[in-house]
Amino acid sequence: MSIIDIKVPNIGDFKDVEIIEILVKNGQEISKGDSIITLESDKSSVEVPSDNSGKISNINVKVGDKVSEGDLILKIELSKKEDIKIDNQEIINTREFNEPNEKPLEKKEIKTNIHNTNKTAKLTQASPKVRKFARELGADINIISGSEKYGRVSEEDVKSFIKQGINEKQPLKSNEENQKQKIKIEYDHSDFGDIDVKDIPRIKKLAAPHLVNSFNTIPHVTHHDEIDITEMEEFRKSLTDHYTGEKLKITPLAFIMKALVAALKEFPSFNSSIEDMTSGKIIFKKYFHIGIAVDTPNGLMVPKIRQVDKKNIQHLSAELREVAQKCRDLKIDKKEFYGGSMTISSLGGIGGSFFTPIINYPEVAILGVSKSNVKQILLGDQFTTRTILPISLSYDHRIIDGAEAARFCNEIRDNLGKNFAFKLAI
Ligand code: CAO
Repeated sequence: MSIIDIKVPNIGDFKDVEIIEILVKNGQEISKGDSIITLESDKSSVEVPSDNSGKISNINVKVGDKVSEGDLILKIELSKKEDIKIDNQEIINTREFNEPNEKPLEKKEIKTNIHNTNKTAKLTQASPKVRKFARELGADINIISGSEKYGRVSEEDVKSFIKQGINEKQPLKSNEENQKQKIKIEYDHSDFGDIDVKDIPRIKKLAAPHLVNSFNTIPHVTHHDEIDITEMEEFRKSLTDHYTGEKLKITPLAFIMKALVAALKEFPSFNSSIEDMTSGKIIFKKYFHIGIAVDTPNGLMVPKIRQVDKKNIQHLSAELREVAQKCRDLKIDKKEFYGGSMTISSLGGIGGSFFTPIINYPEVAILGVSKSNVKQILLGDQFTTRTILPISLSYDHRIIDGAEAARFCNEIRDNLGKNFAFKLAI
């Protein structure tokens, strides 16, 4: 029996083209002309057909891989018929034998060009356009019955399949499948003017599935509040170095970290994680490592400031600057991103009033901080000028109730305001 390599054929000027679909499985018998993978360039998707019949013995690629001409796709154990053809050198395609005792094949020119084939024999017949359409809607083309000649699937067949699925309330797709799904745009951006196409930065690519997972699986609720930090700000701005007498560069964030940790001690469910709701277990953390969202040119990173409860504000402020710089210089170890209690996402240095931060799974809450503003507030019967800090707390509603979240925010408010908990830690 002969095993041959099936490689990516000539695909014109394209290089590093993404595999968006693998249409065969290990052990599957396929016929010559059956499509084996689908490649997608910027403009179109095309299927690569097999030039031989036989049994798939080893798939060397996966969805998402980028391939160029000559890259190994898979190996096929040739069917007897095909073997005979090869021995008689009747076929034109260049393939090499892998088994050492076999007689090597004479190399000839590759004649197979990538093309939009409909030859999917045992697989479903459909054009690449229809396949793409089905894929974008999350439908498996192989289980759709085609209404056209020879059972070929049309766009209308895909639409009716989806409608039927909706009516039958099919189970929701897994999160992984959701992530692969793309939102269909019926036009090309370049139809409307010049465009630039650039790579998505690596950090954003790495963070994306994490964000999608959190957004799709955690029932988020965001609680907004305003905190009067007038006294805290006066105090912060009055801080000077013991020796030089110079003003200390400490931002409100160090105070907020301390206030948050003091609140976490009172409300342990905010310092918890659930791995799997079905296990029925909650992990309560006894440490206080606060994640800080850091804006970098490469994307958002969330390093942890460890043991915030044991450090003073000056220490925290210095560590924050150092860690943020390490992130921006890409000199931070990935372990620094693990093992947090809760995250603070501060846009206070940039602007805005409120926002809805996404929980940094496996944490159960995140505190969004916006820019403080000086406002006229009615205190008693007098309008007074006060500095007001907007906060936005997103929490996992499976673990935390709305009332608890409101009390937690009150606790933070008191720690930054009337309780002056931050003062104790200077
Ligand atoms: N209200 C008013 N002013 C504030 C403030 C607030 N809540 N927070 C910070 N500031 C001031 C600081 O005091 C500082 O003022 P000076 O220049 O006069 O000293 C200025 O804003 C800049 O602060 P900073 O942003 O450099 O420092 P920070 O400690 O507040 O934040 C860091 C550090 C790393 C969190 C920040 O640089 C950063 O990257 N923020 C963006 C985070 C982000 O992108 N979050 C969104 C994620 S999506 O959920």
